[in-house]
Amino acid sequence: MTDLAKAAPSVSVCRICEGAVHEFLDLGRQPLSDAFPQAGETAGEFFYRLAVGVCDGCTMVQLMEEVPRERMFHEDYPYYSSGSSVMREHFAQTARDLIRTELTGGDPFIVEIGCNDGIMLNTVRDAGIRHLGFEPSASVAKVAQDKGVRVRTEFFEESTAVAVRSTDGPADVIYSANTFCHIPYVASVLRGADALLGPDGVFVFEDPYLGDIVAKTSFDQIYDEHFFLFSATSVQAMARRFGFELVDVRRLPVHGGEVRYTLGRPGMREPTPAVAALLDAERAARLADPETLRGFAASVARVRDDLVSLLKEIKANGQKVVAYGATAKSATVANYCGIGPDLVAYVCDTTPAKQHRLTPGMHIPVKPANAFQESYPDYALLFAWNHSQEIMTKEQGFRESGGRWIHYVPDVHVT
Ligand code: DWN
Ligand code: SAH
Ligand code: ZN
Repeated sequence: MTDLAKAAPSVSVCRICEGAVHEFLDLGRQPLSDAFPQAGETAGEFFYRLAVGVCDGCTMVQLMEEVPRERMFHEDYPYYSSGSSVMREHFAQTARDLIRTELTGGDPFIVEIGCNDGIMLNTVRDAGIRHLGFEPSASVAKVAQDKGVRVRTEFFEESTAVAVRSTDGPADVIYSANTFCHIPYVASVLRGADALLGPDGVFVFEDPYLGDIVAKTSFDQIYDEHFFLFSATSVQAMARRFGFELVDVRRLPVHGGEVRYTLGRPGMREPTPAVAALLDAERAARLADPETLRGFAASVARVRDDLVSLLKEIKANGQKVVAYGATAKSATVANYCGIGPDLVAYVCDTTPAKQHRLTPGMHIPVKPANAFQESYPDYALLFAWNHSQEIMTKEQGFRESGGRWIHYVPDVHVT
């Protein structure tokens, strides 16, 4: 590449408003975040360029390149939502809240986009409420079906939504957690929501919040599956563009900071004061300003440098580091920072589908969770930092035995 080509700013077309998306962070060549190869199978790995930009029209933050959906979501998808007790409780509570506030009429109907192993619909099914999950990844969909949850093993989009409307009638709620931000084909999804929802129906979704990502430099929320990083400002623009109104927002502590957005049809519901408050806060923080986002990119590079220096120093002292949680997010960290088995001996994880395989791109071996307690390292790199509370509670013995945790959110530090 010539210096001139390098200097040329990368621009793409906004998936919401067709405006110009200006790149502000390049995280380099990256593998699929949830593709854990077997040893000996690494030659076939798929890579793409992970870079993120902001639209100068609607402020939506989005990836510069799209990975085809079938490469990510298929019969070997290895993320099982029910692996965290905190998330199980979060989604049980979410289901109870939706039942109490939205599913109150006669014979209500709720559709979930990306129901995974049934972590939320499970509770809806127990309550005897009509439901349907869309889940294209057959591995996790099967677990939901085995729990008695009704699932269509397909992608939610306009055509599949229209099909459900004709067989099941209008939905009162479409709910989606950590999935809408995975879907670049927004127009199709929102036309589908329009076709499927009844007149007073709502589309409720929760995803990682750009405000938290910038505030905490949690750049590992950027990976192939996370196509969009939503804010109230960009979600309001998206909703309006496709015939909806943003009527409520609620900040959530899960997964390092998310927002639950509620969209309704225009004029059907009065937006709550929380909407104006979050929009005001984003404006005051200049959240979508190129300057803010360039500052974020500079912080990302600093975290990388600090983390790599620390790991090299520990290695030079002859001490051992293992990582905790083979998260999709950590693919970004490991590949961007160049962290392989020379710096981190292995990763411990409770998921059978990831164990005895290698992490994407950097090929750190994944071991079962009990490998951690069987032989404590000197340091544990907390890849699953969003589950910190849950993990610290069950791994108290590690610190008691003299071990130390390495964190990189919001900055690199040891506890
Ligand atoms: O958006 C997404 C989120 C919801 O889930 C998906 N695109 C993919 C996935 O992202 P992730 O892999 O970064 O999510 P988690 O929830 O941070 O992954 C936690 C990982 O750590 C899992 O592999 C399970 C493992 N784990 C563990 O080994 N011990 C988790 C806990 C709580 C534990 O105690
Ligand atoms: N809702 C769960 C799962 C999040 S992982 C939770 O919050 O833990 C994202 C899920 O979305 C994966 O299971 C993936 O297979 C699914 N998915 C991706 N694109 C989808 C689409 N267009 N329609 C429905 N599900 C989709
Ligand atoms: Zn735009």
